[in-house]
Amino acid sequence: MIEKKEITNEKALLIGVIKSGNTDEMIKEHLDELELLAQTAGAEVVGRITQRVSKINPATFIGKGKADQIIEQSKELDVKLIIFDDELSPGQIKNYHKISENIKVLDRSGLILDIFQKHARTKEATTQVDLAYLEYLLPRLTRQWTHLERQMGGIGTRAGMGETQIEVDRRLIRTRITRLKKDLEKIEKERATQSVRRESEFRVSLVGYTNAGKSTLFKALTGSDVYIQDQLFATLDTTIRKLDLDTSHTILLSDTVGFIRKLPHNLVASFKSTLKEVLEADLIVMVLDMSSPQIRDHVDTITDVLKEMNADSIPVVHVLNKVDLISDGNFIEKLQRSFPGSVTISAHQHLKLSDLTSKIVEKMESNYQTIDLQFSYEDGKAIAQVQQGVEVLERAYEEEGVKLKIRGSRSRISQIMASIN
Ligand SMILES: Nc1nc2c(ncn2[C@@H]2O[C@H](COP(=O)(O)OP(=O)(O)OP(=O)(O)O)[C@@H](O)[C@H]2O)c(=O)[nH]1
Ligand SMILES: [Mg+2]
Repeated sequence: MIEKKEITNEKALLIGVIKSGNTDEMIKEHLDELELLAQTAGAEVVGRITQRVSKINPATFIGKGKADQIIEQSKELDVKLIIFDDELSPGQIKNYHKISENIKVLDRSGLILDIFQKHARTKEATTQVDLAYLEYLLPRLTRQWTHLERQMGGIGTRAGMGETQIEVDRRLIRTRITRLKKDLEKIEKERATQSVRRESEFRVSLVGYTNAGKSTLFKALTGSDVYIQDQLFATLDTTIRKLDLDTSHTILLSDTVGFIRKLPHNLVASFKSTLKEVLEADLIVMVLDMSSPQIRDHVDTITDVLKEMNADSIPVVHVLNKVDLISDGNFIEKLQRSFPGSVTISAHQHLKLSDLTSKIVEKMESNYQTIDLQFSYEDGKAIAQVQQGVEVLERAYEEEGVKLKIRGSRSRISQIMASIN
């Protein structure tokens, strides 16, 4: 495991770029989010700097003069960390390392990776995060970076840092990436064996922007004691619980890692196995924080990530959460109108949760399919198998064989059809 890189009580300066088409308000909200990310990582934000740019400087992202000014200002303010809201290219990070002396320069992805490293608990999450981190680090490895990262266990000894040492480090990182990928495959296999048992159940995944209240809702519905925090990325691991909605409807509910705009690409890739739960869902419950001015951007981000994961064909129910924070009835109605078929709740106050469970039952019902099957008496094994995870409506033993009328989720029925054909 890689030792955690600590950002603790370090003074940080946030840098935002206003591109054409962006409003000041948008940048403010983006920097608010970046500040939350920085705080979650443990930094203390002492200032923000924005620059309006019409063309990105390939060397320093913002203008060279501005870059020098930021470094100077950081020294004056005793800032140890400069964080860009945008992703910097490996070359740009390297250039900053050349001029920033002991001040660390991070981009948004680096910051998110840092939080993921701090919050990873299980072996699977740790492996996924380490892999994403090393893939991010590899092209950005510089003399200063290696120096800053020397506390990272096992990646080379640091005596006489030179280009050769960086090469050695690169090789070690590559070996480590290969190793982590193998570990991950192994963990995925173990997970696959565990999940066979659950294949026939109707699966519902809570999906949403980080901090929207997914874990709070999960806890309110299942009573399960999951980690809830006013922090970004409190949840990294998927938790699954069986939940009886009423006497005849049982689901498997999963709480998953939150999304964020500009989620580092290798994180999405590394978290594919965790997010498999989402891919296999029969229904996605998209939890939205209706008190956030960014709600529409959140929906876009979530939709984009789902698309990237090829999960965009799964039916979705929108949940407007945190209604307790809104007193303006008109505003609530307006939002409800823009999300037809949505359910408005407060997970925290346990308000209107039954509206959501009824909605899930309704979706389950429309997702059911009934089919007739016939087997010969010798097919004992198949007869037993097709009755798993479905409701058997009729069972008749006739001369030509065993006749079954079964009712189950579309996914279970198509599985059964595939298994007998
Ligand atoms: N006022 C209010 N706060 C809520 C509600 N639901 C959740 N919260 C708060 O929102 C914060 C985030 O809640 P979580 O349940 O951890 O959010 P999450 O979506 O699981 O977040 P990540 O795991 O970080 O992706 C916590 O401080 C919750 O107490 C709600 O209905 N009303
Ligand atoms: Mg959570």
